[in-house]
Amino acid sequence: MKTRAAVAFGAGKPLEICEVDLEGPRQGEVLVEMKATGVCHTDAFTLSGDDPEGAFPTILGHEGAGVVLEVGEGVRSLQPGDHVIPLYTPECRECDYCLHPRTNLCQAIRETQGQGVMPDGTSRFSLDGKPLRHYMGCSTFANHSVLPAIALAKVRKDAPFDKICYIGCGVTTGIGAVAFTMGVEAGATVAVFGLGGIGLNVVQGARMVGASRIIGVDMNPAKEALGRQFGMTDFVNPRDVDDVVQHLIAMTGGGVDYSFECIGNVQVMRQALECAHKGWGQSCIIGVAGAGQEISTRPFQLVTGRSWRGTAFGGARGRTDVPKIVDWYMEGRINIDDLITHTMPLDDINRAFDLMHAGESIRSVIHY
Ligand code: NAD
Ligand code: AHE
Ligand code: ZN
Repeated sequence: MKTRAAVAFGAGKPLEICEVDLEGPRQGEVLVEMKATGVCHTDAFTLSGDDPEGAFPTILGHEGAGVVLEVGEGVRSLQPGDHVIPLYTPECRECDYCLHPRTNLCQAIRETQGQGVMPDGTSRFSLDGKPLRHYMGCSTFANHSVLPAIALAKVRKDAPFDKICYIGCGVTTGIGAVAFTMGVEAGATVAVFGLGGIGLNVVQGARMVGASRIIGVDMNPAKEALGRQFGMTDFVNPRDVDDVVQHLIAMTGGGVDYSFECIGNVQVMRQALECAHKGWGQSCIIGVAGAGQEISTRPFQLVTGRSWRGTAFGGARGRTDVPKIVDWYMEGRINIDDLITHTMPLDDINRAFDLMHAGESIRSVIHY
């Protein structure tokens, strides 16, 4: 079939809207009609050329929601008409990782996914007879996409696509980092570095679990109001203080119980670790740093009881947890609507990237 897609032809180039060819689903695969997709900072990261796994030409996008049109041979978990959210972290429920209680990183198809192809090593997308790569196993910047069945969460049909698409990455990553990966407990103190599309979800996750103090740190003062609306109790602009680490330690009488880096800046990752409380503070890296970047700190920081951790997709097991997070949204337990600051058709997708780079949007959502 033919479908419309925003194609990334090369690093740093604007996306081009093209009519591309899409082959039907093979064994274990599913054809999905995408109804909406968010634009995440990670799409911009890969488009910039900083992603070691980035390969072009490709169809980016990994934060979608849509409807199943057709299932390939052997697919029992889904049927046409089902509403689904694509999962860049799939859940096969069979691999060593899925069977291990301490990780969500299903590895069943990780290798081929990183190469931008389906599990059988080929692509379903092509243009003028030449293959286009898939991206993060999702390629939600196409009106239709083919995905492995294990990379689709089935969700309730009354949930709006243009809101729940954000659960496909940002919402789950932020809230899950707090609730699943770090297991933040009621009464804890939390620092959140970077109040963007991820950090604000960390803030609302921390409020949800009953954190007593939620300190937001951002260089953009415009982020303070939304942060407070989502549960932030204190705001620190690092430009207004001499040393942000010492400032946070002084504010909290020794450091925070938990900190989260939601930017992708290795210097800030160090700050986030070092503002964690001696003896028990834990810091979680969420931000994705570019190729060749490394983190550092004095080992003494860890010797004296701080822990450095990280999370992908908030530690969520997608097919199990994503439908529950959709329920939380539908029950009014989490706010997604106020984080979606812009909506636009696929033709305007480059504007979504411009708004993100200018710090003007939290999330832009593309509707098909
Ligand atoms: P964003 O651009 O919306 O937000 C980043 C925020 O950080 C902005 O508000 C900006 O003002 C602030 N900032 C920038 N430099 C700063 C500094 N030095 N000190 C304090 N604040 C600073 O980005 P986002 O969509 O929220 O994504 C954040 C990061 O999370 C990205 O690196 C993205 O790739 C990554 N990410 C990771 C996962 C995962 O599973 N681990 C999932 C989604 C996104
Ligand atoms: N491909 C990059 C790493 C990119 C990355 O860290 N991706 C996160 C999700 S970001 C979503 O917005 C992730 O899930 N990582 C785990 C994984 O297995 O990819 C690189 O450095 O090669
Ligand atoms: Zn993302």
